Amino acid sequence: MKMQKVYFAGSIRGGRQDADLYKRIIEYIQRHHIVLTEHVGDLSKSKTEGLKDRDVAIYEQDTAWLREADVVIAECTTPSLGVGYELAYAEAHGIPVHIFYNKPRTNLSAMLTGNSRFQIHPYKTEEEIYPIIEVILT
Ligand code: 6IA
Repeated sequence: MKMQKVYFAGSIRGGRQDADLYKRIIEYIQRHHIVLTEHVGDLSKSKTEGLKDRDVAIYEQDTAWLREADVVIAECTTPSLGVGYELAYAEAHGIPVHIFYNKPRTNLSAMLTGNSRFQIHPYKTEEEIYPIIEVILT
């Protein structure tokens, strides 16, 4: 199995109610692969605190990581403008995008579900996520 560079996307300013789920998914991926965006699961891992023009630094770093990534995996149950932007950015750069969302909890945007270039993975329980990630990353 080739080690892949994964850009994991999840809500930050859109709301942190699923942050623990992001952390578990990131830890699962990290068993065999590289997650460029560990801070999405744990903001204390962010290296941008105290930087002048912090948001500029975040934008520049995240778009550079997106261009470098082999694949984007996004958890989209909690809506986030930043994640939506990242998905479109990845599409424009030809990076494969996989989107997970809890179907009973979320009415996902038609701009995602209607885009045939995105792989959409609705789930009901968290346990369904991991075997799909296993397939994505083999
Ligand atoms: O609009 P949102 O903040 O929900 O956007 C979340 C997405 O944007 C995530 O997938 C991240 O990749 C990216 N992002 C947003 N904020 C940050 C950040 N620090 N550091 C790195 N990536 C980010 C924000 C500072 C925090 C203390 C509020």
